[in-house]
Amino acid sequence: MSEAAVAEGVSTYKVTDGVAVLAIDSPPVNALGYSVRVALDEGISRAVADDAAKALIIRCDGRTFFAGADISEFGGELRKPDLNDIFLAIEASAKPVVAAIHGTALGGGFELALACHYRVAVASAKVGLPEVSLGLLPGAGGTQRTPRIAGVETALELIVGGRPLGAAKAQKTGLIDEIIEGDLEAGAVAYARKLVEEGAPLRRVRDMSVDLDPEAAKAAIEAYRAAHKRDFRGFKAPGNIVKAIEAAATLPFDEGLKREWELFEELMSSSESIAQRHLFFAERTAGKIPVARDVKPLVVASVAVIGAGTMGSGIATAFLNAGVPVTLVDRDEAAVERGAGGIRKTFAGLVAKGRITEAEGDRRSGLLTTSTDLASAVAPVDLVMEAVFEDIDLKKTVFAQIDAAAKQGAILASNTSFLDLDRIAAATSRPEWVIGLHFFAPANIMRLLEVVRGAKTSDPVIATGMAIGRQLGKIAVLSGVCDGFIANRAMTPRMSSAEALVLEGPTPAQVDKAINDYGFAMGPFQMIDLVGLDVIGWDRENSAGRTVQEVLCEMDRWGQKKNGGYYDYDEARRASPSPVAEKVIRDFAEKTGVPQRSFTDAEIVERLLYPVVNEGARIVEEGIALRASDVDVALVTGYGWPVWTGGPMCWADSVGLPKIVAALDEIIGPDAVSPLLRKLAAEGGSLT
Ligand code: 3H9
Repeated sequence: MSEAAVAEGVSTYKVTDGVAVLAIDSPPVNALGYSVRVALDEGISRAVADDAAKALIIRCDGRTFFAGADISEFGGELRKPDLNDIFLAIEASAKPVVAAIHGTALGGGFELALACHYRVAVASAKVGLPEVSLGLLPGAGGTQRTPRIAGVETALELIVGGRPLGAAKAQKTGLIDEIIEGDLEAGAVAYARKLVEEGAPLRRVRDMSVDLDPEAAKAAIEAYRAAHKRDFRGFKAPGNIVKAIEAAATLPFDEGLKREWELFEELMSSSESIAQRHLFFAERTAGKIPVARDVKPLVVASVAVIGAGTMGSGIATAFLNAGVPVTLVDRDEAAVERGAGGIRKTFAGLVAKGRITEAEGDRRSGLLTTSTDLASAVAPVDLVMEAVFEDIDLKKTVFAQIDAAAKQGAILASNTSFLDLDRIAAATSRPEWVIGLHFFAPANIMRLLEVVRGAKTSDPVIATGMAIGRQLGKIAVLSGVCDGFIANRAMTPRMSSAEALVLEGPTPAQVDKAINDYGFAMGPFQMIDLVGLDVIGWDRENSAGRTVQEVLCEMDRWGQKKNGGYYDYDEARRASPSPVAEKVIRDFAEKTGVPQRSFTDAEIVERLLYPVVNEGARIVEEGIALRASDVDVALVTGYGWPVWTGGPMCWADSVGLPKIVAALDEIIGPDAVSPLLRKLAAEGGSLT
């Protein structure tokens, strides 16, 4: 296809008042894919050659300015014209070029704007260089031009942090020149005309120098690196970004650009970036569910949360944060007041940290009411969210009460994390209105929302469950009914494997260290000590020293809260390896005749995490998760599985499925290996 045909329909070009306006229209987000690059290349050449045009505006149609390079092209060969060539042509133009920004100018999109001589934006626009979250760096001049405009420190914050800036803040740093009120195109044309009339200089960022001399820049960069060492752990991109910014401060522009490209290419082929790009698309794919497109989600404008404990209060906070009024319900005044008090304290904390204004804190608190009368609280609301103790009989009783009081058309949701949703739904006269909305603690912070569809849950209710995820700013993943749903079920083998492994020789501390080094913030024993050994399936009545957990619980070693658990703790709750717990484990191993040997960290990781991969594959083959990438999204957002591995399924693909299956045959035995995993390994296939 000719280039002209490629760019057909992607752009419009016109001249108004002596100003050329090149508008790109490539839904959904004007990503800078091949056809857009061709259209830009042609449009810029046309404006440069057009005697009627004294200046050029570049803007976009649709919902946003360019959202960056087209990520789906990454990994293949990037066809010419490339972004750097286009941007250098913009910068070299003898006529002023103005970027007119609305929506979000991100990545390559913002780099285009930085190559323009001037940048204007509507007040609601945001600009940023978020490549770091894809494991990349801005590879089209962003690391070289940003410090020249905004200084080294702002560049570090913007590019390593990756969070976009609002137009007003961007204007303060010099990254935006003017905020346009009213119509963007008309305002940009007027701005460009003024530049022409005043003979304003062509402000080429390449000719500007950074704010610090090379030595001062190096010192600032070193201080930044030292202060953020922990945040960089496991990721490759932040280190390369810092090097690229250092190049901006120490090398001439063209050499810096070359260095930026080398560092970009290094990242592009890194396993970290491949994993992070996988997660970018996986998060978006999770929203694609087998419900017809014309099924519209129902409006959720009011909620009653039943149960004012930690989970209920966290869920209520999540809705209040999203501006949805909540009635918090519990059996007695003391319980609801405790819950409500905690919620108000959370908002006060946000105000104190400057995250929200006092007025906003008051507004959120004002949306909260409390009640001890379930029937009257439930009657008017669109969504009833049950968050009572995890006991099937209790949940059935509560759902029968909710069913009797809720209006027709209300969604009845359970926050159960392990129980059978269909049994809960059967306690009502309307199982098609019952759904699981499984939040992860702390519910107002964790990004994952598992939306659990029961056998009878209707499509509009499922669509609404997914929409609630978006409403709350969470990632919703659809799950079928099974013990533990996706995330808890997939992670269960990590704990059981850890408990079995310590009997063979490694200490809890060694196991946790191997898992920490893999990238988890907490290993299994650190986690169980935090949660409490007594609450994870300990049957106090029938406890008889049959497992290490039973022995420790019987010794009152319940974890951090009581006498230590797998670790000992000092007054400041600092953990140290526990000789007592280790003796319990060794005695138990001897009693049960478990052979002892030493394990490397790599073996520990295999023993604990390959069974998670196996369980993930089972979850997919049983249709509990719609696809393997949903398992990745659930574990990364719900369990802190390290982002740079892409989640267990993506990680398994990178390790190699035949290797994993061979190891699983030894670890869990051939019969327990997922048939799907075995089949894919044999066929040379992949999970994601
Ligand atoms: C870069 O620029 C590198 C350069 O420095 C150097 C190069 C040499 N490409 O998120 P949404 C799709 S790296 C391709 O649901 P929203 C997305 O998959 C890039 N596709 O919408 C989805 O597709 P589908 C740096 C993209 O309104 C659809 O658009 N830029 C891209 O919630 C809607 O997306 C970024 O990292 C893309 N760049 O949010 C920005 N972006 O409908 C990445 C989106 O088939 N993008 N899609 O599932 C975003 O942050 C958000 O998409 C945005 C809109 C805020 C723009």
